Order: sequence, then C-alpha cells, then structure tokens
Amino acid sequence: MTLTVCGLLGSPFVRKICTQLNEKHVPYEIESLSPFQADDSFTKINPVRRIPLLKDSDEGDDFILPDSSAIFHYIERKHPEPSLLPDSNADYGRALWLEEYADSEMASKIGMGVFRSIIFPQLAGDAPDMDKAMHFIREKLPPIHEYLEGQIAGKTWFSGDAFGLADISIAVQYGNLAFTGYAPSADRWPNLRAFMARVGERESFASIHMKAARFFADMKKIEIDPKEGL
Ligand SMILES: N[C@@H](CCC(=O)N[C@@H](CS)C(=O)NCC(=O)O)C(=O)O
Repeated sequence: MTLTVCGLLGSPFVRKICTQLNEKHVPYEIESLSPFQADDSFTKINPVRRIPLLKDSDEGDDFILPDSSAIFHYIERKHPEPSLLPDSNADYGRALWLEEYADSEMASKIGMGVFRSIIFPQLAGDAPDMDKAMHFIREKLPPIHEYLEGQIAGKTWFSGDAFGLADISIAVQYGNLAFTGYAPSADRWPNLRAFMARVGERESFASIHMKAARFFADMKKIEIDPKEGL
C-alpha cells in the first residue's frame, strides 16, 4: 500500500493531508506537482487544476483523487484510527462547517490576499506587494480572527475534545500567514494565538510546517508595528 500526496508543501491544503496522515502514523510519499506548471493531463484528473491530489496504489493507477476535503474523508474511512472526526453529531457538524470556512473564506483572504502578494512576486524575482497584503491584514482578516477567537474561547480544540479536522483546516491556513511573517496580535486575539501555540507543539503539524517554511526562509517578510494591534 502506497499513498502519494501530490502537490507543493507551500499549499495549506497539501499540508492539511500530510498533517492528517502524520497524526495517524500512516506512511506516505510526497510527489512534487505545481498546479501552475502541470501539463494538460492535470486537467483530465482535476478540471479545476488544484492541488492536492491523492494516489493510492491499492486502488490502481486510475485512482487519483482531487480536493483536500474528499481526500481527508477518504483517508478517515480507510484509516479510521485515531479518528480526526468528533463523535457527537453536533461537533461533527461543526467540524465540517469550520473545515469549509477555512477552505473557502480563510483561504481566499489569507492565500489570495496575503500569501500570494508576499510570496509569489518573490518567487519570480520581484518585490513583494506589501500594500495589497497590508490591505488584507487591516481590512479583511480581523473579522476572521474575531470569529475564530470566539469559537475557541474556553476550549482546547475547535470541535469536540480532541484535535481533528477543524483544527487542522484552520491551523494550516494560519501556517501560510506565518510564512509571510505575520501572526494575529496576541493582545487582541489571545485564545487564537494560544490555539496556534498548541497546534505548533504537535509533531504531526510542526514537522511538515517547518519543512515548508524552509522554502520561504530567505524571503522578505511583513513587519507590523505592534501598536497597530493587528
Ligand atoms: N478546495 C480545494 C482547494 C485547493 C487549492 O485551492 N489549491 C491551490 C494551492 S493552495 C491551487 O492548487 N491553486 C491553483 C490555482 O489557483 O491555479 C481543496 O481543498 O483541495
């Protein structure tokens, strides 16, 4: 049995799957695949041309699954222990909602707004677009931090008693913010920052996050005056 996660480690969706597999101690391989450079065969596998993809040798060469949500639930079914889905119906529902919130709202504001503005120009040898990134940090991200601060207040994990789907989906998005040098203010959103510190202590998350961080280590980062309370 060989599982292969295809994509780039800079993608939060790829690291979501790596973190899940690490939690379960399921061995896997990583195959580098850039959605921006892949040939036409990629469109046949995933018509929206996004990473990650998952290959599973048990299912034959034709089985290549797109989308981190489809992949996550496929892996939960194939390797149920330890479960990363909550037991109670309410917590299960909440975990699905928070996954969706992270994958859509957070990814669009963090990924498209901040990460791409800082990292993509530098990959091409250009200066980062600090103005665009700061616009998103000032105007678009505070409501996200505020909502999540309320959701995690008084709790260890976002949904249920154990680390799982919601926590991973949210943490990998904040991971991409960390690559740009920005983290939400600990004074303004203390519970959120404490959550990120807890996740950062987990080997499953930290090992793959640190591996990805090495790609961005030498790049210019965002610097914010703490007085701004961002
Ligand atoms: N809903 C998808 C989103 C995946 C996604 O947006 N991946 C990004 C990389 S972080 C991508 O492949 N982008 C390619 C593009 O925008 O052309 C999932 O959960 O896998």
